[in-house]
Amino acid sequence: MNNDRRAFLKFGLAGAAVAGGLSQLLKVSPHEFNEGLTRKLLGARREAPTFPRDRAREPRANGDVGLDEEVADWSLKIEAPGLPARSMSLEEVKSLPRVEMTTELMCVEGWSEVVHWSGTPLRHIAPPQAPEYVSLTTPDKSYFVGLDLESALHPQTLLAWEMNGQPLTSEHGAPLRLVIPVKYGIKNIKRIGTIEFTAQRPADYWANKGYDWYAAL
Ligand SMILES: Nc1nc2c(c(=O)[nH]1)N[C@H]1C(S)=C(S)[C@@H](COP(=O)(O)O)O[C@H]1N2
Ligand SMILES: [Mo]
Repeated sequence: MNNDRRAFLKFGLAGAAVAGGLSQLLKVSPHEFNEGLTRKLLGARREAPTFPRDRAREPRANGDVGLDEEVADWSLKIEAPGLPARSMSLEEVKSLPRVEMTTELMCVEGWSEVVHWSGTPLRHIAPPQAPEYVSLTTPDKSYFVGLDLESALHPQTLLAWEMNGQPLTSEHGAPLRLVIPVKYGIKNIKRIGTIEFTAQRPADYWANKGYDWYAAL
């Protein structure tokens, strides 16, 4: 990732505009800035690139916030305004339509890995008239991710239970994690406890620390 994109991710539009202006002063093409803007606006509608399955590798286990305790009685809690809260067992989640895909997990720290995932599109658990945002939190609430609805309902946004053909390990987010290849790694929350559909833009662990809330690639 070059500096424009890094600035864009960290400081949002204003930061990227400054970076773009700087790149012009420095006689560097502002192309990357424009591309960043386009991606921010259109990203959710685009398909992330996919790769041949044999390109898949095990990514480094990165970030363990919310992964301290193994959950003995795990179930997925689902909340939406005007609907009774419900919960699903892992077996119930796995009975939803299975999708496999080989996509790139891209960390803001500058590394990426191609990974093969199995899971079900998050849209299968969305209520019919879902509000504008989705909040996902670990069972202990210490890691939390906010998504715009369009990205959450993207066909490549999966609730995943397998990585490279094996059940998820604890460090990669067992029993269920998010895979959202149209966003940076920070949005790919491991060990989901609760998914809430909400009209308020949800808090986000890394956005709270200054990263762009959308974190679109
Ligand atoms: N619960 C939880 N999920 C998380 C994190 C974390 O610290 N805690 N880190 C994120 C970051 S920064 C990245 S790059 C990816 C890494 O996924 P991996 O460990 O499976 O490679 O997980 C994301 N999901
Ligand atoms: Mo990351």
